[in-house]
Amino acid sequence: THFRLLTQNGHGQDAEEDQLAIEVLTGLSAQPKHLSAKYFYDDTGSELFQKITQHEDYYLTAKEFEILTRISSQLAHLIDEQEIDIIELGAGDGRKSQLIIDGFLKNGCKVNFYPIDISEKAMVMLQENIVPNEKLAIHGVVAEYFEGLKLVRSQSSNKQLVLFLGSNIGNFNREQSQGFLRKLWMSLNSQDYILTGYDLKKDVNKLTAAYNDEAGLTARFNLNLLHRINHELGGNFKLDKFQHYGIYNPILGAMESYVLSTEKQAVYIKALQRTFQFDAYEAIHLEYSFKFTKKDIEDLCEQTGFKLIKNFTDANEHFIDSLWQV
Ligand code: AVJ
Repeated sequence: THFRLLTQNGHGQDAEEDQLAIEVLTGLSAQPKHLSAKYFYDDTGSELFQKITQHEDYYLTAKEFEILTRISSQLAHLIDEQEIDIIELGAGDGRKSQLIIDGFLKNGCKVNFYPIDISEKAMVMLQENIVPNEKLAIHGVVAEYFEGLKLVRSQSSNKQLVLFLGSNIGNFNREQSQGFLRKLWMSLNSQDYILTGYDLKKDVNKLTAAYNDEAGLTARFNLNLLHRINHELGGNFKLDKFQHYGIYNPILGAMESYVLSTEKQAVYIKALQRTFQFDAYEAIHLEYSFKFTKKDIEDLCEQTGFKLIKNFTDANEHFIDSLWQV
């Protein structure tokens, strides 16, 4: 396989570190304190997340695997093309991408696969997981979603299928999801497709367990953000003095992750030349993971200009991959 890595000019490590610094300054100065889930994915974070996806409690990945395994050839028949661009936003380790790619290859379709991920580590894991094939070209893009999409679209004019799997969309609130999908609709050509993964509303105990796994991986994943701030911005967070807390908010319809300061303490961050005060059990909000009903998905589709082609679900109806067309 030819694996080509595309990176944009003028946006590298430094710009990303500045962004992180601004986010941390803003978020830790706010009341209540917050940080963005976007920054979970440094190398350690990406590896921890991959382990989460393989843990039994985090059912989302297994359910989506079940769906994609079942529908991969069906998808290739529905989207019957000689050649296609598959653009994956937040590609991760590529194990799900492989299932979809295989469907198209088996159908005799030439595939140009453009995984887009902000983590270079994810891109390395992905390279190891995608099986080479003479009808498959891979162009890895280390970038944010729309930067990457713009870069890819400037290079090709094939029919495009955008993958946004794994309930990545769950990190956006309702307005952000709408905004994101509208922007996607604007960016694509008529007849292009998107396949999006939605985690469904379900028994609260099942949801809560997924974000509080037995092995403590989710706790480590969340606390790693504090470690990242220590490492990249010269912070002095003591990780053993913060506690992971994951809880379902039924009004929002979202899991929410926090880290709580287990005592009154001060944290200094060198790159910001600032000290932040924490009360005992004060929270930092880290992440929303929004959950959906079938109706939520249909409404979202209608509100954002797409045409709903088909909802694919698993045997227990825990998860939906929804295929839409521009
Ligand atoms: C990658 C955003 C889909 O919200 O379920 C997993 C991230 N956070 N465990 C999710 C996550 C805690 C995950 N997404």
